Amino acid sequence: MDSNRPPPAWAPPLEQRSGTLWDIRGPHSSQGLDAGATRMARALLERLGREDLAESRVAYWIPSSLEYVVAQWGVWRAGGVTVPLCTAHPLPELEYAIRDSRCSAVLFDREAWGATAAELALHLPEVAFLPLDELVPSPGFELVRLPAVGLERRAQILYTSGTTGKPKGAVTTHANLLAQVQVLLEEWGWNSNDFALHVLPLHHTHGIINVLSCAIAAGASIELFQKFDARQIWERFCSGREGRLPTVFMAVPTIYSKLIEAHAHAAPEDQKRYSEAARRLRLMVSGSAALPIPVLEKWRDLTGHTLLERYGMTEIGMALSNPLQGERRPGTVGKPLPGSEVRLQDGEIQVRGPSVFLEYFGKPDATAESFTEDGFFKTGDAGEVSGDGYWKILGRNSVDILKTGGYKVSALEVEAELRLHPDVSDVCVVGVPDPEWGERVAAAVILRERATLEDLEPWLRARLAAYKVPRLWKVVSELPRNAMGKVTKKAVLDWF
Ligand code: MCA
Ligand code: AMP
Repeated sequence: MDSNRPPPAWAPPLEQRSGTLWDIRGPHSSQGLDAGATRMARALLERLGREDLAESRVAYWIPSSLEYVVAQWGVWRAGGVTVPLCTAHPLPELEYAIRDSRCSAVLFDREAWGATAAELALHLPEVAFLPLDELVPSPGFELVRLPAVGLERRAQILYTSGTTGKPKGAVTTHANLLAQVQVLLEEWGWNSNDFALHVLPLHHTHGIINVLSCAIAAGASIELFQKFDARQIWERFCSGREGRLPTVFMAVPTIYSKLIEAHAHAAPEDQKRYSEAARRLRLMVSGSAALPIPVLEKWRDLTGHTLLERYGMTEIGMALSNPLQGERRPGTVGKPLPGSEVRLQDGEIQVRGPSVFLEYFGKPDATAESFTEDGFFKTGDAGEVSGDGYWKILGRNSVDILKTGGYKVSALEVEAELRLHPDVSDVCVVGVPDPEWGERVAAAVILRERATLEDLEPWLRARLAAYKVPRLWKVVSELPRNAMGKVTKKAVLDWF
């Protein structure tokens, strides 16, 4: 054991964990996560010529795997701030996140991403692009002292869409992450016998905190999937891995809809197997978007589980949750989690507590505007609370924030991008309610003469994440406007 290594900021020492991380591959597998993260930290300090990254930002583009976790913990142990990149994002989105967070370095999986990294490096000459397989400390750095990382340090930046155009980087400290993880460990009964199937992307809170970090902190086991495949998950419920059956599953409502659909298309003998297997799990959670009651009911019919629905946000972690034991009330997100103060102010949900983020990176005005004078974060969600304390989410206050497949999308960002296309004269983007996706992104477009819709979608896909690209399109000759000249989005919605 290495006595120079400081204690990790928010979890028990990795080597004390009884669980395993599956999907192990690559150069760190033989040393395991703990040794891998320590070596990664030393290699980073050596390559960047530092004794302490002192909150420098380090982005990484790594598919869901042990390497992802090694990089995450390596950056933290070197004193840096993690900026996880979405592996499915096109180049401009990646460049935006790296630039906006003023990253010193980008770590990447050379095999999967080498060509893109080389291209990005041309645009970003001031950033060090470091392939993971090269990140091994030289003999002189093998025992170098790692910095002491206090809980007050900035730890992570996640990009989240807002009502003001481009996404903002939400900064959380180690203390915030600790609070976010600890409350879920306690309230949802995470323990070292748990085995979680992880199907969510690893650039958002749901996947990073609620599943990955909780499993690691509990010493539980986890299997990381790089892509969600409904049949594969049903089969995993049945057969587990290495003689162990899963106990925990967390997902967005769209994933539960897709699982229900796959169940409906399975052979009768498989349907029976699937249902019996799912019944054995200890905990199934839904969040990131409203869980439609028909989905909750169908899931209960199929598996016996009343999904535990909870409410959270990138900026606040989880704030409201139905209970592990006790009544899970359909259509509600339960009660405030310990530590979170939740209140309604003019119909808006506001939250204060140790899980709430520090700031939007480099945007002091936006940060100040998002808090009340007495320190509550203004979520922008409308809610109501019953006499016995159960909260309901009534929707977003802004029509410009959409949720599709659990991803947040700014209509304004999509509109601004589309307006850059030479054939687009004007555009309005709305979220059309959809039973599977929550909302589908839809665009009403005024085209210039003789232009057609055809190349708009591929053009946009090269610039924006796939989930932001409209799935429904309509060519119109004008957009409905109110007396002030502002487009009336409710009227546009009626067209779809
Ligand atoms: C994909 N498709 C869509 C959409 N996305 N259609 C409409 N709307 C969409 N948003 C279509 C594709 O065009 C394709 O169609 C087919 O669906 C399959 O596409 P694919 O990309 O393979 O989809 P998928 O991999 O099945 O993705 C669905 C998904 C994914 C697994 C539900 O969206 C996902 O991982 N969502 C989770 C996001 C998340 O983690 N959010 C948490 C944010 P075709 O086959 O016809 O081409 S954190 C948060 O919200 C807070 C903190 C909280 O409270 O948790
Ligand atoms: P994000 O900004 O991607 O972290 O998404 C956070 C937003 O997702 C919240 O502000 C809510 O609008 C929405 N959300 C999360 N959980 C729920 C839920 N259980 N029901 C309704 N909306 C939710």
